[in-house]
Amino acid sequence: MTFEAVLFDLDGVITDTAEYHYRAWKKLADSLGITIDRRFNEQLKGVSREDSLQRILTYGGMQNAFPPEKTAGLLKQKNDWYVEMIQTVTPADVYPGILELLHSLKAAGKKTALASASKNGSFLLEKMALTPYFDAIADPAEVARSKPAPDIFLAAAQKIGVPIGRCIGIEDASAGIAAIKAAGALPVGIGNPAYLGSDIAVLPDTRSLTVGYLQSVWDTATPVRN
Ligand code: B16
Ligand code: MG
Repeated sequence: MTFEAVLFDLDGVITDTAEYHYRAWKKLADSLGITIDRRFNEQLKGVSREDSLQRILTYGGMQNAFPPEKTAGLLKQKNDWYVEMIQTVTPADVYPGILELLHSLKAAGKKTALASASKNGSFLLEKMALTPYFDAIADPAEVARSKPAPDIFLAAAQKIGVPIGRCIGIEDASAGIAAIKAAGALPVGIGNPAYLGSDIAVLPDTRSLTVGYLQSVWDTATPVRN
């Protein structure tokens, strides 16, 4: 048996919005007198808005500095900046190879679902004209725990009616890879093995992310699944 579905992360896998998340968080952290850099940002990737803010505040020694109303205001500010940045996203911003992959997956009869932690995920798919390529979008507002917990990947697989053990998950974040592993799907990383782990298949970018590549990862990495 081969894989039946692919569960996609969005930010950092389908397009470069991970960069916008970083810029918005950096601006917010700067406003609080906390300096974050790209290295620190690796641990924010894939992590929910609320958890990301807590990590930044803890990093700056401000974990108990604000009442809930102020924290809510900070979350809103970050999202407002982020939403402003993504207004200009177009289909031209889809990473190389992704559209071709989505076409080939459809042609091969595989299902696809979005498993993004982002509450802006549906909006971004619309902006990139990719909504028709997805059989389902898992809603991060409906899952109990965010990445690295498996919930969003389990919800995505359930929505398309495919057993999680027959799914491949694609992620750019270490929290996301942990979530895919915890769910019981087969992970494929996009980025640097130094962050994502040398025990899984990792591609430096999406250019060579093809159905053939996914099939070869499936065949070699998981003989017990076949
Ligand atoms: P939002 P992904 C994640 O998306 C991002 O990687 C992470 O940086 C962000 O904090 C999270 O979504 C929540 O996004 O604030 O837009 O709801 O990588 O899981 O597609
Ligand atoms: Mg991501």
